[in-house]
Amino acid sequence: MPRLIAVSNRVPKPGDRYTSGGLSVAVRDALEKSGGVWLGWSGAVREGADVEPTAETTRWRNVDYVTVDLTPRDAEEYYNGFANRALWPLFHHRPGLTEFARRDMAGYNRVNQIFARILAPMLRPDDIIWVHDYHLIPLASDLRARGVKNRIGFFLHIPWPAPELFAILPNHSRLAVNLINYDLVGFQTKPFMDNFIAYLKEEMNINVEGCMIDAFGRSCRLGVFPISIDTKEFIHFAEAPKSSIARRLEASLQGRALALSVDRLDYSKGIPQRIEAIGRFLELYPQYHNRFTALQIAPTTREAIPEYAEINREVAEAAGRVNGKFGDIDWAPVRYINKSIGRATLAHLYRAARVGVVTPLRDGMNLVSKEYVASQDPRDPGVLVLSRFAGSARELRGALQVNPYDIDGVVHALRTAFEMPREERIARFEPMLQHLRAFDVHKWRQDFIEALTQDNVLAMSA
Ligand code: GDG
Repeated sequence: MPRLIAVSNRVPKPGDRYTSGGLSVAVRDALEKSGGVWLGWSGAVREGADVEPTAETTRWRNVDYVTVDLTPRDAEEYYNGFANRALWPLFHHRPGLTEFARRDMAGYNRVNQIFARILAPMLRPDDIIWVHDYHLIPLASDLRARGVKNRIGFFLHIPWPAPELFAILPNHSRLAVNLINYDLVGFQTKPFMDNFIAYLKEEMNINVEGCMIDAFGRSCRLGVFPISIDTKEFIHFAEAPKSSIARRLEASLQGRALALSVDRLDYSKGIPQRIEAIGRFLELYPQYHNRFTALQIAPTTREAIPEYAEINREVAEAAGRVNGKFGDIDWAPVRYINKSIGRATLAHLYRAARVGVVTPLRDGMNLVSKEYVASQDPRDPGVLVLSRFAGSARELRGALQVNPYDIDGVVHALRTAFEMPREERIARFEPMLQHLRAFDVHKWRQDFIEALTQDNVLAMSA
């Protein structure tokens, strides 16, 4: 088995299994099997880090976790700037929130070069390299420029935008062409891959035969690899004895039904619209007053970016409005917390929720929707209300699928969810769980690595 080299913006702490998300679980698993290296930013920012960028290596099991510090300027331009104020909003179809600065793009390219400079000398000829996400699109080009001939795969965790939106990005073709330097480029869903193919054809006049691109003297294959969760682990967590936090929550509900949402605090997740729908629901159905509680868990992220401070304010205000209007001395319809909850406890909370409300405006996949399903009690499962614009909507057909922009439609789905009889809940839940058992995060990793190491890509048509 060849050695695997994973590269992502951040590298999780070695051995920390319980706070990490899907990407960490999958990559760690793959690395521990084959032995390997995981390279990324340490998250630390310090002056002078660019003079001689040094990498710190921690060995855990048979994996080297290699982290690099960045200067304040590099972190600002690469991470806050180009990755999160240009690419993230644009790829989530929010051009109004997108800010382009040539300076940021230069910073983005510079940090990719730093990663390439550190990685190239570590490589052995038969290593395979797996690069993750929009922060690192140019990395293969930088490695190829240094003579690296190894197989390099790229997986995009977020959507690829419609061609006319991608074309808003200044120098868009310069960015897109980098992807052809990978041997395999993976997308979460077929529509995202199709967007990329349409862009190549329309804007760059590049011919794509099926999933093969032959251009600029290189061959690159495309494929669809929907990411998933560690289904068994979630089932195991959900069935374990309840943590004290889960018990506290249940006691505090006093028999009311729970509608639960869990998201990183991000404007792509549709949180204010969701809270507005809860307000409208209470307005239309007064019989539900004091009968349920909506809990929104939303740990803050990317705090240095103004749009993220703004979304926090917006969500807090929306929750305040609904609570002010409909709450009572002993009941607040919406609870909003920014605290992060441990994964095992999260599984208990999912299981305690009669309804899981997952309504992003646009989402590459959305692991929360899968975690919610996996955590349910098979004899009395809850109902998933899921945005049709989450990548997972293509797999979780038993969910009540909604358009998150259509507040009345979400209200209707909430009512249906609260009133759904047990037999229908079970009938919707069972095929979804079966699917998640078959297509878990280990299968995702295995499919991608197999496609990268073998010559025929098996593109799933999810
Ligand atoms: C990107 C793409 C794609 C959240 N709050 C807590 C917590 N979480 C965990 C969830 C879940 C993960 O974070 C979030 O994953 P999502 O997939 O829902 O969303 P993004 O963070 O935007 O992820 C997305 C994903 O990459 C993978 O490819 O699905 O489309 O945007 O695992 O459980 N975990 C803990 N406490 C919290 O409070 N422990």
